Amino acid sequence: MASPVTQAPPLLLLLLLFVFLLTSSISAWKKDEFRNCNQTPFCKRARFRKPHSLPPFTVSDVSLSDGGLSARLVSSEVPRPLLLHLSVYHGGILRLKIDEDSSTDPPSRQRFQVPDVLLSDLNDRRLWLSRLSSSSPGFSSFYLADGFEAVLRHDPFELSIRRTGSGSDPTQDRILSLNSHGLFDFEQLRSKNDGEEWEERFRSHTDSRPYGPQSITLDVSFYDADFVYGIPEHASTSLALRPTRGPGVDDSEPYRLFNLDVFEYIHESPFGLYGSIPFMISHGERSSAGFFWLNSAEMQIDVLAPGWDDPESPVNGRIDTLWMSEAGIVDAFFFVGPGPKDVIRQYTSLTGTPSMPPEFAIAYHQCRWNYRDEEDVAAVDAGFDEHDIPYDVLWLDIEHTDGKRYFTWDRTLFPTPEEMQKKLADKGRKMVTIVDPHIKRDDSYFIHKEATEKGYYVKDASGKDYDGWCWPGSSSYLDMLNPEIREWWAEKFSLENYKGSTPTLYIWNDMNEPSVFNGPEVTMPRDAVHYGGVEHREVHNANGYFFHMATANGLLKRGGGKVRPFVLSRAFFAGSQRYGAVWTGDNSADWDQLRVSVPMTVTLGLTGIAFSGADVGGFFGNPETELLVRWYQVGAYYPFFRGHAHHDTKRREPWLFGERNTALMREAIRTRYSLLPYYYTLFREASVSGVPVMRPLWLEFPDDKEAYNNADAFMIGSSLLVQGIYEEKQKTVSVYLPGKKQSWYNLKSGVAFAAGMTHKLEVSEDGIPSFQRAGTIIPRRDRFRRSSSQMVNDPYTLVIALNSSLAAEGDLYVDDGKSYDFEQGAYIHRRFIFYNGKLSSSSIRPSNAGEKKFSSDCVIERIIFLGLPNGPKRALIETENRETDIEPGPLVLRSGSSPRALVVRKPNLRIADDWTLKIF
Ligand code: NBV
Repeated sequence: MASPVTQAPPLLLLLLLFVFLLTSSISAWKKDEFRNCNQTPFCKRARFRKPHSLPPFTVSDVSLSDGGLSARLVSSEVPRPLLLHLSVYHGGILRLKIDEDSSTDPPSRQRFQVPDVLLSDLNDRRLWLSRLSSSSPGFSSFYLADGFEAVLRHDPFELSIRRTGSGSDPTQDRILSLNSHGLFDFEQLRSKNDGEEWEERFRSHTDSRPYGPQSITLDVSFYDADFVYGIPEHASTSLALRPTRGPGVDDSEPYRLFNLDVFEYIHESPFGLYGSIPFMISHGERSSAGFFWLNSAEMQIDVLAPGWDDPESPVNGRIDTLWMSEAGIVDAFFFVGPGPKDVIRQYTSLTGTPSMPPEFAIAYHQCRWNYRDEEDVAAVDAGFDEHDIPYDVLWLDIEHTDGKRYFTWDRTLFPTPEEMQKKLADKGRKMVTIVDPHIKRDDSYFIHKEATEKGYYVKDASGKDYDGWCWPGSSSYLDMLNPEIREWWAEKFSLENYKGSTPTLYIWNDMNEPSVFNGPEVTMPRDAVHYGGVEHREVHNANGYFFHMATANGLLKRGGGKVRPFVLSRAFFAGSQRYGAVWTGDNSADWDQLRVSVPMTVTLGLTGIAFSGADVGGFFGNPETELLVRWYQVGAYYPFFRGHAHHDTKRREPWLFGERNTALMREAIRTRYSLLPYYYTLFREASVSGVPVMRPLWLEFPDDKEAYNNADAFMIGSSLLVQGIYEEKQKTVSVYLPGKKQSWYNLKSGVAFAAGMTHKLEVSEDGIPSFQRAGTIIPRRDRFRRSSSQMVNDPYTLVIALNSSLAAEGDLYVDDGKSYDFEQGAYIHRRFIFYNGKLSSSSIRPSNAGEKKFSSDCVIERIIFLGLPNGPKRALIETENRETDIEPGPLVLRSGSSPRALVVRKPNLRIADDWTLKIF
């Protein structure tokens, strides 16, 4: 029988809802539409359980099997023993799996394990466990990585990681532990007891819960930790995760991980937004560590304040956390660090590093819901040229389609889409169109027709194609958990299948949480059924991930596997970094939302998603001009930089606010374009190591406590520090410059500021404070073109910021910006080192880089020295025995800039060559 949730709602009601959604543009967050912990039975059951109040689990039958440690977990609470398996991966990673024993009689249903998130070569990176170390009785311990061992206590069950060589007490010198508070609980699948009610109701919705309670709870403790970070996506102006329970915390919710379409979210809330990554990093002066639970069901996570378990004796330096998930299994990973970048490297060695984006995608994007028609597109495009503002991509939202049937065009408004794209492409520009996951249930729509025939839709609890309400009206949802359906979907992006598309068209996936207007909490019912009988509740948080994956593969296929795709997704999960960029959804045009965009984007970077940003200007509402300008100034540094607005807002292309403001926004966008070589080099670094482009200060200054919870400033790479301005008419700003004994150079003025202190600076309208760290070299391109692709042959500028030893170094990475030839070695990667009055350029290329070469005739046209004492007047290019002048010069190649630095003019050194230049 169909559950009430899946029955078609009365048409009138749906129409009303639809009209309401269309018109309620400026609607505040509707708290009541979403469940809190108390309304979520598994959360309520687990959250207030007292430590050690459950019958304890004990470990038995320990053996070495399958290269790891296997054992049984027994408790008087659970009917059958659970299976536990521990394994170790290269680089300091411990994996813990706990599942039911499905070989029992009768076999229990297989609980869901999230497929296709962990890298496929992971197994090759296992360290084969061949012996347990001799340890205290009742404990099994084994080598994990140099300096670290894993310790399994048998009775009661507890797992910990500790530093080795710290004495015989196995509880000494720990960095991480699980179940130290005895809160581990595993609701096993079972038959319904007489009279027991498994259904759950929320508002008008009923979840049939055919398999009953199946939640899992566990406590994880981080030692030597001052703060914990991560577990996006939440809006919080604090970068560190604030405690959600314990002394000093009033009535608060746990952090919720449940992908939802939240209209106009508020800027301070533990409530779950569009994406979920169950990965947390701890950091303290001594070390960093990490914990990742691969599970895509709803999760709720408490960060417990010291003294939560015993107010009389709060423990400082240890942070306890409680993780509660509605379903799935325990598939948990512990990362030993010890540095914060090590933790990120360990995490991305499992879930993948961010893919290398095509170069245009890291430039500026112009979006609006909606650019009306081809004329509008042409006018906006021309506006950028008229006002000398570079941009790379013009976006089309849902209104470009024929009745929200994706892959189609409203041919009245967009009669010649190929030509339109070609006109943009002639200037090196691209277009992005939106492709949402809800498929209009219209028999004449080819996608719907085929999907229905092939049985490709997610089913409702009664086994029929699930029918929900979204932009097109009655809609169904493709089951992207099924690899066959993902393949089929990918084909839809071929130039042949997607009529009106051209090779310069890229894709935007919105609403993929999935958003269902008439579903519980605006999403799909948890008892809907996916491929293999998997319940939606089990896979919910990875729904958008699979959709993003299928779309990115579509673009990859379209280009014959040779062209890098670009796909922006709103929903995300662990591993989404492999498929493209994400943005922070429907924010609003207010100052607090500008502020919160920074910790949100930084947090995404910490959890693998290096390519992200917020809607510049704020999606809902009309920003005052000052806010819009400030947003461009901050947004120019987001890894993903896009202006976007709701259709009810006033037009806000950057030239609509008077000449002065146009100039300010132009300047912000140009700053980004000039830094593109630096950004691209950082994206390369991210794609190799996982270390994000936009970083919290503590990632670069892990010993500097002042930096640990600074959410207002951020680093771009290791060389640039940016301080946002988040208040109207702000006159001064306090900027903390981290580090010791070094200085920072203001990017505009070249003036040096001391590190390790807070500076109170005057705020001007023409930019936000940004600084280059002493000892670094930043590559730039200072000539402005219409788009990034028109800059490919342009010369470079090197900005050398000297440290107290008059030395500096930096990198430049260059490739063709679009293909995968770099994987066969077709790239240039240079290391510039300035030391002892000599600047050298040498190649950094591992021996296994590949045979292909990338050639470039680009040269360095200026070298700017910051912090160089007046004296050197000449530069000798030793490798060519050629001299050139050094003169005081401006920091930027723009009129009106005052000479503040020493500049080597026209050294014309090729970026592809090795050379040395000596100043004297
Ligand atoms: O497709 C319309 C919008 C889009 O502009 C926005 O960026 C998404 O986050 N979309 C949400 C659906 C409607 C939101 C009110």
